[in-house]
Amino acid sequence: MKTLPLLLAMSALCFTGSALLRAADAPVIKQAVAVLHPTAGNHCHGVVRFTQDGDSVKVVADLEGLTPGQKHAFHIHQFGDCSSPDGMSAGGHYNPEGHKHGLPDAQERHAGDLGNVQADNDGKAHYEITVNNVSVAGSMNPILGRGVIVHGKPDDGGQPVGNAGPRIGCGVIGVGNPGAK
Ligand SMILES: [Cu+2]
Ligand SMILES: [Zn+2]
Repeated sequence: MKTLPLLLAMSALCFTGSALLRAADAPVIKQAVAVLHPTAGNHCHGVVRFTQDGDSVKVVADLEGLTPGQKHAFHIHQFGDCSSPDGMSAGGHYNPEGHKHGLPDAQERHAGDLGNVQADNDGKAHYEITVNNVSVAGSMNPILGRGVIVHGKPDDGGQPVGNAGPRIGCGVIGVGNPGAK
C-alpha cells in the first residue's frame, strides 16, 4: 500500500507550492500617506506622501499653518500615536538602528530624520526628499504605522534630537490609495 505516502508527499508539495505562490503574489505596499493635524494650540496641517521606488522612498509633503518664512523640523517618529495633545505620544525619532541624530546630508542619522521644511510667507511649505534608509513596508526600517511630526523650530542637527522645539503637527503613516490625488 503505497498510496498513503504518495498522497502525503503530494499534499506536502502542494502546500509548499501554494505558500511560495502566496509570498510571491502578496501585494507589495508601495504608497503610504500621513494626514497631519495640529497639536493643541497650533495650526500645522497637511498631507505627506511616501512612495517606494526600488530601494528609495520619495517623500512629498504639503503643509500649512507654519510660521511664515521659517524652517520647521520634519521627522518620522517611533509611534503612530497622535493621541496626546502635545504630540509626545508619538515617542522619539524613529531610530531602529541606534544611530545618532542628524540632518539628511549626515552619514549617520536616525531613519526618521527628514530634515526641515521651509515655510513661505503664507506659512505654507512644499518639501520633497528621497531617502534610502527606510522602506514603506519592506524589511529595511519600514515606516508604515509610524508617526510624522512637524516641530515649531528648525532642526539644527544637534544632539540628541536637533533642538527642534515643540511638536506642532502630528500624523500617522497609513497605507496610501494609489488613486488618490
Ligand atoms: Cu521630531
Ligand atoms: Zn533624529
